[in-house]
Amino acid sequence: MTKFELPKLNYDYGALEPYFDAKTMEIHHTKHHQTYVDKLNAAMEGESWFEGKSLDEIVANWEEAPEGKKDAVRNHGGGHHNHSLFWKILTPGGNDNISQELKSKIEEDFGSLEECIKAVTEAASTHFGSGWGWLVLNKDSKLEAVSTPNQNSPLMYGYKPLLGVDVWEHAYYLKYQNKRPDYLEAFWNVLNWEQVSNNFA
Ligand code: MN3
Repeated sequence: MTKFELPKLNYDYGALEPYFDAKTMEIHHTKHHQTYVDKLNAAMEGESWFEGKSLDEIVANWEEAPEGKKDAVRNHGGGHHNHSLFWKILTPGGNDNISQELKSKIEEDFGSLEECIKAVTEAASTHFGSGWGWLVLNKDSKLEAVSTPNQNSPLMYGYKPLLGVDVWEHAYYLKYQNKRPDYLEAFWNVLNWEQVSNNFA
């Protein structure tokens, strides 16, 4: 069976400084994300249910996974999917290359880009405990700012994730300690709006 692999980053661990520090990025990628990949692969071992399924399909349909494997699929499949998206929407220095389509949609559903950023920040900052803040497209094709607990993926709720911000302490504790709002403020400085636009398209 095909095994999942840790994706390579398009930038060095130190490239997101001073917003995200090199040490956090390295541990986050090579330890935390690698562990999700390894544990997902271990859960798939010898299980035909996983044959021929993409990561998206596995994550979205986690409740149909074999008994005894569901928790592993939700936690580690979700973890692999969430982090793979997260690395891609980050870029050194950030970029504002938002597509006209996404910009118009944000203005339609939030009023302005500023309001959208506020709503995602709010969802992420008020989420209690470990989890993620998201900008998603819901089943009615409307944009929403939501949060998910633990490593639950928006795909598990029928949402299409466009942008996600990891609010597990492992994502920010070394540099920001308990100051999640400061980390969230930094996040917008390394956001790749071009990739978010690609996720929307
Ligand atoms: Mn993480």
